[in-house]
Amino acid sequence: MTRKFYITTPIYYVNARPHIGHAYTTIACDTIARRQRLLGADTFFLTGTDEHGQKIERAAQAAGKTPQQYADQISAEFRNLWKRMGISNDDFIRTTEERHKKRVQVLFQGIRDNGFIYKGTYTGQYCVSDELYVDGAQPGDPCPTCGRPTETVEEENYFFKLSSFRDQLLALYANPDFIRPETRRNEVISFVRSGLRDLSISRSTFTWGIPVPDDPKHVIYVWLDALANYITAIGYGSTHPGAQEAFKKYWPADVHMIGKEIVRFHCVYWPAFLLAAGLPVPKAIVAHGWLLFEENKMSKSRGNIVRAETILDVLGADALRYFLLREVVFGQDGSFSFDALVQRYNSDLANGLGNLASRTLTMINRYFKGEVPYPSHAVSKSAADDVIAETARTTIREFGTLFDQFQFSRALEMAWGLIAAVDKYIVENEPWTLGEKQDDESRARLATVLYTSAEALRIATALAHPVIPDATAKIWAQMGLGDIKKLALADLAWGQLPLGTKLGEVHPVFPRADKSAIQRMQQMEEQQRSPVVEEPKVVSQAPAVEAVAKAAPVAAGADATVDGAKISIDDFAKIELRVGVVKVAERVPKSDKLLRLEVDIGTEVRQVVAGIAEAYAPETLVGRKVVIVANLAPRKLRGLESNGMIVAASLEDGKPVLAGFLEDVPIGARLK
Ligand code: ME8
Repeated sequence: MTRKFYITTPIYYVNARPHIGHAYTTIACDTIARRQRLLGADTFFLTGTDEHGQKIERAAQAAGKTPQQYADQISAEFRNLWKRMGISNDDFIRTTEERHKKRVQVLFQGIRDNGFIYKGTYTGQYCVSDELYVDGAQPGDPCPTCGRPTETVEEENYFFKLSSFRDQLLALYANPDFIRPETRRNEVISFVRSGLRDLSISRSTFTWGIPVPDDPKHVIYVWLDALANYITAIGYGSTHPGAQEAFKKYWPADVHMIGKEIVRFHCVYWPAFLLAAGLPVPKAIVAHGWLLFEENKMSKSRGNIVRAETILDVLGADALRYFLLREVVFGQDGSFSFDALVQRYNSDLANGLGNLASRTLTMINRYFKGEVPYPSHAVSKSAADDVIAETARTTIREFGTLFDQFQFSRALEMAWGLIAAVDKYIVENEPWTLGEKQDDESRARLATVLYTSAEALRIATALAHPVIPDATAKIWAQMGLGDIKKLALADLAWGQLPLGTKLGEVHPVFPRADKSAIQRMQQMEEQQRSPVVEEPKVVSQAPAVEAVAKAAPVAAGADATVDGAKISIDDFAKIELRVGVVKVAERVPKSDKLLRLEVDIGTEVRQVVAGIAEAYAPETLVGRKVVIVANLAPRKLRGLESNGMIVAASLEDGKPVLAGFLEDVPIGARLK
């Protein structure tokens, strides 16, 4: 019977556009799914979007859309991006789909029927950004995960008896493969050992969610709704026989791949829900680290995201896939930079695999009329040939072991070790010199050297295929081997390259990137930085704070021209406009309009108080270049001295939009 393999990504929130943090998880899963298919497993790869909850409801409101319109737009962006990147998911689930909603209700009912749900009153703190109940927090406390203010929630809820599952959960964690890596497993064990409180699993103060069966005043807690996607997508709770069959076949999942910040939801709540419903738990939950950009976790709220599209436009999907899996040690945080991306691309893809392919295949074309030559078993064999064959055998074995332990960077390092060994072998054996000679011995030696190189190339290409599917498919076809999807990876061994294979047309697969590629990508991202989808505003549950500071020094709407009268160039020259970069941004206490900024204008760092808090979250401003009126007389706002003014456009609704530049401009540059 064919082995099955079921892998999932988290389903991504639709409050922000996809970035390469999301792409990272999706690429890792895609790579694993592709390898499993080549190994002959009946593979199911699921991804999708998480569309309910207060956070999405508020984000939609802020964007002036209904939650459904909003979710439709962003969900489509995720789906289209995965399509463009050639992600091989078998399904894409949206939590607003009917199939999901109905099946979540079946799950809720099942848990209730088993006696694990009761009604009670929840009073406590809630973080809307993480959709997380924060145990033990007091009103006004920040969320321990994201640092944003928590909100006080007091409402009648349905509760899940999480506390009953302590021992069963600890028994699951005894299996070292259940939570990976080890550090995450240890964190979860100590969290659960310290005791579990029952969990509120419904909300009644907003409506954007799946109604509780028989009590539609309540919507089901968004994490119960979201986690359930892993079973609803493959047919759980359906009355359709085909769907039931699929669920039986694929569940439990082999791997839930997630980022480290959602470990608790996946390793504690999710298995407890499943146990309560009498369902099997997943086989493994694998948590990777964060992708950092400019030293912080890449995230929409920090405003430091890099979009995958930029990299696809300039270097292609394979470059991004290879970089992320090769550069980041899986499980740990890893930094992204355009410099490092281009450097890796050039060294490993253009000069490494790409160069090996083109030089080997070009020489076979030149010296053997495009047919893979016969290696000689007699006179012309040397120890170096055997070393390459042995290196290839070891690489096949160890690549598989490392890869299946999620150690992608080490696996790729192995495969590229083989490429480097072949490069050296080619240089030392000088096939171009042999090619100039006509004697039999030189011809035989040339045949052996080129056969050995081509066979090693075939093996490196086969191993790398799940990681860089496009380029390897091209190399495979250039080698005359047909469709790489038909490759039986489990049988990959040295010596299978059919002799006499007629090569296809040879083209370079990874053209070298020059320095301008870095600038181009940086510029493309700069241009995109202006936030299109606003972070949801955190609406305080506390009584309205005091009246807005009307005199907020936003240039938006400031009367630069007095009643439309003209000014002379000399008058304009009196205004010193300079480019600055925001170093620090924070809310001014007790004001919902004002931010305190520290702006570096090249010669000094200025404190500026700006009335832009309703349009910009402070975190999104740090690192952003702004235009500042540098010679404005200082004044005091809320007791803080403001030394200058930030320039912004004022929209109809009074919303300020900061002025910026499409090109890179140096800090301190004067606007004239
Ligand atoms: O948490 N580095 O959705 P989300 C690495 N809807 N991975 C990153 C990343 C970064 N900087 N940023 C995002 C949710 N990710 C819930 C999940 S599942 C039932 C519900 C990836 O949109 C990583 O996989 O906030 C992380 O766990 C996920 O996106 C969070 O996506």
